[in-house]
Amino acid sequence: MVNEPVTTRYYNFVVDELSGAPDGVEKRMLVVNGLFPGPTIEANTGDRIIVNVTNNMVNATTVHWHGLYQNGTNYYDGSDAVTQCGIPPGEWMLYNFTVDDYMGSTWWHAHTETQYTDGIVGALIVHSKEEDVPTYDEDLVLQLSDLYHGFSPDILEYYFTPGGIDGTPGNEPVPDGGTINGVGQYGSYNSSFFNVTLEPNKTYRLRLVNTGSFVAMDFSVDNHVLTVIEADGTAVEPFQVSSVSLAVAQRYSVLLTTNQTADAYWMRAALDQTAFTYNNPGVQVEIRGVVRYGVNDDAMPDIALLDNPPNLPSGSPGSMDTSQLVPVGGGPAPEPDLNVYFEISMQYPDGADYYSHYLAFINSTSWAPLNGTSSLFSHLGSHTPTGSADIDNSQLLTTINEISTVELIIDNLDDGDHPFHLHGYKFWVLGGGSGRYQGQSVNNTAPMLRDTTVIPEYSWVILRFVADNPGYWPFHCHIQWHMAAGMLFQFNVLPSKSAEFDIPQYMIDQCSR
Ligand SMILES: [Cu+2]
Repeated sequence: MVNEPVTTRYYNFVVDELSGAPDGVEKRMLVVNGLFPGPTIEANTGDRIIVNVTNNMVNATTVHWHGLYQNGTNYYDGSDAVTQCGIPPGEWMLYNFTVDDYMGSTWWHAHTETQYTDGIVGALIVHSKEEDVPTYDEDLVLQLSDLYHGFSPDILEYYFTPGGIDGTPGNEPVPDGGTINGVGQYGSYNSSFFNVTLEPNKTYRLRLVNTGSFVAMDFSVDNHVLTVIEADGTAVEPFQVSSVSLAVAQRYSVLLTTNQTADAYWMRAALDQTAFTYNNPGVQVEIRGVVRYGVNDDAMPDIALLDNPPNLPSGSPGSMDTSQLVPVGGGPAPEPDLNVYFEISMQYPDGADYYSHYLAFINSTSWAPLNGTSSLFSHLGSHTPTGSADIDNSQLLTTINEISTVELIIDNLDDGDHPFHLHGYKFWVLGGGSGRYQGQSVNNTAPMLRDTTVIPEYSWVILRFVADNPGYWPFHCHIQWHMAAGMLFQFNVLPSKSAEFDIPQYMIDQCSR
């Protein structure tokens, strides 16, 4: 595929509500083309992708192409109330964009309320001959996710229980389990496993994506060491690990060499239980799959090993530490032209009463989606540098009028980890530490460049990006409950350019339906 000439790739996505049982327990789902996960999009760097999304659900929807730059096509970024209005029920929309110079592993998902929690997710793989990764024989996408038996609007309501779940403000709903490529286990409900038969003595690139809503997933394959080669579309200096932890929305490519005894082996995706704030009886904390080679297609690993994973030989590498990530050919991030400071907190809103619940605040602003318009549309045609005046006080905007290197200093005052994602860009992760930022120095030798990074509880982080891509770009926590509670702000980059976007009229008309 990577040798094909640049082309346009067409996809039809039909979004429906149906019931499914990924882990054996019947539940309400929202899915694309009847599939969970949805279709994988595969393209080469430079290709154009056209996706016709038809909405057969009862609520409006959008689809976001995570990690892609959408340079010049901010209106196809798919962020509800930021770059477009939702596609109304019964209507369709054509997303039409190039993948620019993106390369690597990413995904697409609904970006309206908490819809992707219910199943509107899929992988998006961009191949490139220019990608600086070691050679491998084949690749395999593994989508790891937490799973909830409830329907996400109901779970959100539970999260918003006055006073908090179990009487503790801010407690997040604990998942019931999880899935690997749409297959999970739950007690005795399901005895099937995602499984794959490989060939012996080959090197496979496993493209791991956390398509989940809340918890990090720790991935490993029994008896095998993994070599990390890519994170969030950035090729990294290869290093070996025993397991990889992925926060929601993060991606890692790891090489797996099928050079152990011909057999079937368990692969494991363990939910990060440190995020659980109360007991959810029956929760399946480790999701299992099967990798086999040199044996029959129906061979299964020893069931006795399920709960007794074998140890790797002594001297084997340990689990991945994100400080080991160094971009191939990486160097210092440019010095900033502009510094912006953000403070994240979860707290009761002003005037809270007995019926109130925690909201998320960034610099005292709790985001709520605009109604009947989007940040971009309400600014359309306005050439004023700050955009139009009707952006209300639920919107925290940083306007950048000229191409600039922006440094973000972020203090997380909350007791939870927040995996933050910036649309339209990758940022350099210059450093971080516990407590508030108080002028500590950072190491700018070859910082990691990615699009989703965890800001741990009670800690600070410093990020930089070159703001040269026009449009309204959300920067938000990818935990679905936190985003729904308002943990999102926006960069309004080069408004004089975005004011001249040629946005299809029907997209604007969809705001009034
Ligand atoms: Cu969060």
